[in-house]
Amino acid sequence: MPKTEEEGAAVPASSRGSWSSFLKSMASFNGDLSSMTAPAFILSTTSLTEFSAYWAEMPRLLVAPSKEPDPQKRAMLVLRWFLSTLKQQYASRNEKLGSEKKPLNPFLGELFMGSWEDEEGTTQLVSEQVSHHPPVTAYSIWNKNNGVRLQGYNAQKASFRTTINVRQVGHALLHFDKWDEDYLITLPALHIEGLIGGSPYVELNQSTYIVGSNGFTSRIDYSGKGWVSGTKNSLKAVMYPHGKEKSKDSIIYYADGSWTGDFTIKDAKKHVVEQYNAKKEPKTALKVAPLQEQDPLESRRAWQKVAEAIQKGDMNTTAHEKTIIEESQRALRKKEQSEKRQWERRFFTRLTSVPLLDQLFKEVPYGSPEQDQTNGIWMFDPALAKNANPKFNDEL
Ligand code: HC3
Repeated sequence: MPKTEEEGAAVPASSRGSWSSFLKSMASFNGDLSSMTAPAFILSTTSLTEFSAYWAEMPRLLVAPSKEPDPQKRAMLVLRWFLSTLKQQYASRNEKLGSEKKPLNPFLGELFMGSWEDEEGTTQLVSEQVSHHPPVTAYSIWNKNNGVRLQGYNAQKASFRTTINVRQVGHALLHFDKWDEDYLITLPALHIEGLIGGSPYVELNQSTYIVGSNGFTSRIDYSGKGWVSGTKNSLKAVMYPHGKEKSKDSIIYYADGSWTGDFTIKDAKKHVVEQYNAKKEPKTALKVAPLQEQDPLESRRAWQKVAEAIQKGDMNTTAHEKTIIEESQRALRKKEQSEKRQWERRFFTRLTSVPLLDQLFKEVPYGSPEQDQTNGIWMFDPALAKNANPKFNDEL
């Protein structure tokens, strides 16, 4: 007889005990995702620094707004691009691996670098772990041909109440050189579904704001299946001029649908202007340097032995190799302390105030950069990056 979700259908028979101990341990979860100890079968070989790549797996859609002369349509194309990133960000691991696994916790200074090649030329990515306490990942993604740069950083604040609930702290900033235009993007909250059954996956909740310096804001509201009604991975969005969030008559565009399936964007007259199918949109593969050519701080090289051990299901070696990384990090911090210096970030600078952010956050109810939660405001620093090691094969 098939097992019900409550009986842990997706948990391998040999791991049922450890899964139920894990669920019990969640009752006293302290909110620090990096300290969570999960059973072997649910460990991922991918570090969170790699997740930054999900923002640009369709570079064509990222750069498309930069070619649009009409500011309203440009803001709508930014909305379309943002919605198109959601499936990769929040559902791709579930699809690929059968469930959401627990990612590797990046160490301070960990890097993940790569590039995409498509008809828009080269789009480059650098992702860096800029803080360990609290864990913060920063990234910069740019396409020089089209003068487009996306940068941002994120941290997670978690809590446990019936399931794991995660509030994301941080934001993304998208810039178009041609229009000297910026967009602030806030990050959705999420929670884990399917936990009891042992096949966890992400559902989004609450809202995202995309605030354009050109005077238009989009708000995306997420909803899911719920206990009684609702559809998985649903979204509804509206775009309106600044200050008009509450005015239904001011809505310029509507979006409606699913972030893992189809969504439609309509204009004020409810005419369809864009139709998007997340299942059909072709992705561009990210190119990453072969391991032997990577810097020792690059994620896949640094975690190679841990990842191999996880893949073999060899938990003793996994723990041993993780300890080696942790101990070398502890030794580095001790050395820095005795030399009265801090770890130097390679690509990002910590700021205490960014006027552009303050201006754009005015459009987000109760919004602010919350720099106390992320050890500062992290901005890509072209001067640092120019001299950084490892170097890029393209100008910044
Ligand atoms: C909560 C999460 C880690 C954080 C992941 C973030 C928020 C990271 C930034 C990306 O841009 C977007 C993103 C997507 C998924 C988020 C992960 C989902 C699950 C994972 C937890 C740490 C794992 C919980 C453990 C278990 C066993 C339930 O899978």
